[in-house]
Amino acid sequence: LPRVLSGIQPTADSFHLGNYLGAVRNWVAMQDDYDAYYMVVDLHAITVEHDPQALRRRTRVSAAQLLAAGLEPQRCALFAQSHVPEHAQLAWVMSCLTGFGEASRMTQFKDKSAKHGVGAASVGLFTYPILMVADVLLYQAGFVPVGEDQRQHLELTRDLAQRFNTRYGKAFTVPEPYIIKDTAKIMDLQDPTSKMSKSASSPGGILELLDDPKVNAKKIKSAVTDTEREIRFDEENKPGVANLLRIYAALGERTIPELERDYEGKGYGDLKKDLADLVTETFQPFKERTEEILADTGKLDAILAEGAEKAREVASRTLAEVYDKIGFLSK
Ligand code: AQP
Repeated sequence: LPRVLSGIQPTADSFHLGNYLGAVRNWVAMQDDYDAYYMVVDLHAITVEHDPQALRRRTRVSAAQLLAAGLEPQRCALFAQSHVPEHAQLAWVMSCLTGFGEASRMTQFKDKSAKHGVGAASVGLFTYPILMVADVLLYQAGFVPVGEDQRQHLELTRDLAQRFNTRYGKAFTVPEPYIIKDTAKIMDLQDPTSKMSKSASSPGGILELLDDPKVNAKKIKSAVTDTEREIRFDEENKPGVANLLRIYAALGERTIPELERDYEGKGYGDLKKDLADLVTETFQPFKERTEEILADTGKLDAILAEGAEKAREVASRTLAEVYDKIGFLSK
C-alpha cells in the first residue's frame, strides 16, 4: 500500500471546521487504502509561547478527536510526535540542507510573525517548515493530506528530498500533496475572504467542533453573506454564500449544483437553518464520543504509545539510512 502521513497541532481545545474538512475527514477516509501514519504534532505546538498544562490536555483532546472522527488504531498508526525522537533528529539534518533565503520565503512564517514582528518570533517558528519536512520524509510518505495553507511547505519538502537524494544517494520518497480542492480552504464565517484559523479568526468566525452545539448553530445563522438574495455559488462576488455551500456539500455529501437547485427561490435564512441543523447532527455525537474517549486517559495513552512504536519502526530505519549516507559513523 502507498504510505500517507499527516499531522495536526494541539494548539486549541477543539479542532475547527477547517481542520476537520480540510484534513481530518480525509485522514479517516484514507485509512484503508493507504498505510497511514497520523500524529499530533506537539513539537510544532511549542513554536509559539504555550502553557505546559494546556499542551498536555490539548494533545490528549486532539488524539481523542481523531479517534472520535473515525481513526482506528488497528487501521493506522496514531501517535504523538514527541514520542518519536527521530523527528527532531532528522530536522537537524534537513535544516543543514536548507538555504537561509529558501526558509525565509515561507509565507506562513511571514504571516504568523507579522503580528508581533519578526524579531519577537522564535527561531523554532522560523524553522518549523523544516521540522515538517522531516515529519513527512521519515515515513517515506507518498501522499500528504493537508489543507491549501500547507502547499508551500510541501513544495519545500519535495525540494529537500530531491536535494538530499541527488547529493547523498536516494534515501527519500518524494511526496505529493493530497489536497482535496472543494474543502482545502474553509473560510472564516465572519470574514469569508480569510481562511478559518485558530490564531487569526474572531470567535464568531471559527466553528469549534467541541463547542456547545447551540453556539455553533448560532454561528452558522450569523455567518456573513451579502445583500443579494440569490443562493448561487460565486466565490468571487459571494464568498460568504459560497463558503456555506461548500460546507453544506461536504457535510451533507451533496454536490453544490444540487444545493443550488434545492434552494432556488429560497432565502439565506433557509440555507443557514438547514446547515445549522446539519452541523448539530454531525458534531453533537462527535462531541459525545470525544468526551467518552477522554474519560479513559489510560486507554488513550496506551493507543498513542502503541502508535509511537509502529511509527518508530519506520522512522528509525529512515534515520539510520540518512546518517549512514551523510557519513556519520555507525555505532
Ligand atoms: N481553514 C482551513 N480550511 C481547510 N483546511 C485547513 N487546515 C487548517 N485550516 C484550514 C488544515 O488543518 C490541518 C491541521 O492544521 P494545523 O494544526 O497545522 O493548523 P494550521 O494549518 O496552522 O491552521 P489552523 O488550525 O487554523 O491554525 P493557525 O491558522 O492558527 O495556524 C492542516 O492540514 C491544515 O492545512
